[in-house]
Amino acid sequence: MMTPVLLSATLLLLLLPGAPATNSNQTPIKILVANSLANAPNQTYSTSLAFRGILLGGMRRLQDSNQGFSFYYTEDPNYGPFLVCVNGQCGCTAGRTYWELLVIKENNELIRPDVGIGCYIPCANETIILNYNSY
Ligand code: B12
Ligand SMILES: *[C@@H]1O[C@H](CO)[C@@H](O)[C@H](O)[C@H]1NC(C)=O
Ligand SMILES: *[C@@H]1O[C@H](CO)[C@@H](O)[C@H](O)[C@H]1NC(C)=O
Repeated sequence: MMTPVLLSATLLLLLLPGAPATNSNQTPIKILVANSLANAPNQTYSTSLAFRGILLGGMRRLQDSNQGFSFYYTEDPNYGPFLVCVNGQCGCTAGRTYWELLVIKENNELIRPDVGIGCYIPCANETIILNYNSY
């Protein structure tokens, strides 16, 4: 049994600001925004994921952290979230442009995931490249 004093001490600890948020941000990743179609400088951002969290979760956390990153996606009935715009730049069918998803693994290998932002589960320390490209 917890004494009232112990109980309130425990509650206080749980409510303390800055107490580590268990499980919510333990996988750090980088997000690099690149543009294969223009001579724009790359933008790099840091964000984090929950344990085994999806890329979309890290992108939301990054957007909410006011580092100047924003994105917009639509929901495909079969494959889930389709990334349409990043930092105000949008892919469009008429122009045959889109945001390509690439990943630099921790061993520096570059891969092109065979799933989108709603299914990809980054590993710690990966760099996710959101690359504006044509098809
Ligand atoms: C053409 C195509 C594209 C084109 C679509 C352009 C267009 N407007 O036509 C482009 C080049 C944009 C594209 C991009 C990607 N694609 Co694609 N694509 C295809 C492909 C070859 C045919 C789709 C099609 O035309 N179907 C016929 C039409 C009539 O049906 P539809 O339902 O309207 O098709 C739409 C969806 O397929 C959607 N779509 C296409 N790719 C993707 C990917 C994701 C994650 C989502 C949510 C939707 C989506 O775009 C189509 C047109 O609106 C399929 C493979 C296949 N054989 O089906 C892969 C496929 C759907 N794509 C896939 C992937 C992984 C991607 C990328 C994530 C690749 C990458 N690493 O960048 C990106 C999406 C990134 C993002 N922005 O979110 C996977 C999805 C698997 C999954 N479970 O997530 C598939 C199945 C191929 C594979 N590798 O197995 N793709
Ligand atoms: C931007 O990043 C891509 C992918 O890592 C790289 O290939 C390219 O050289 C970079 N461009 C600039 C201007 O740094
Ligand atoms: C990621 O990088 C950090 C800092 O360099 C390191 O402490 C950590 O062990 C790395 N994580 C993995 C899974 O490699």
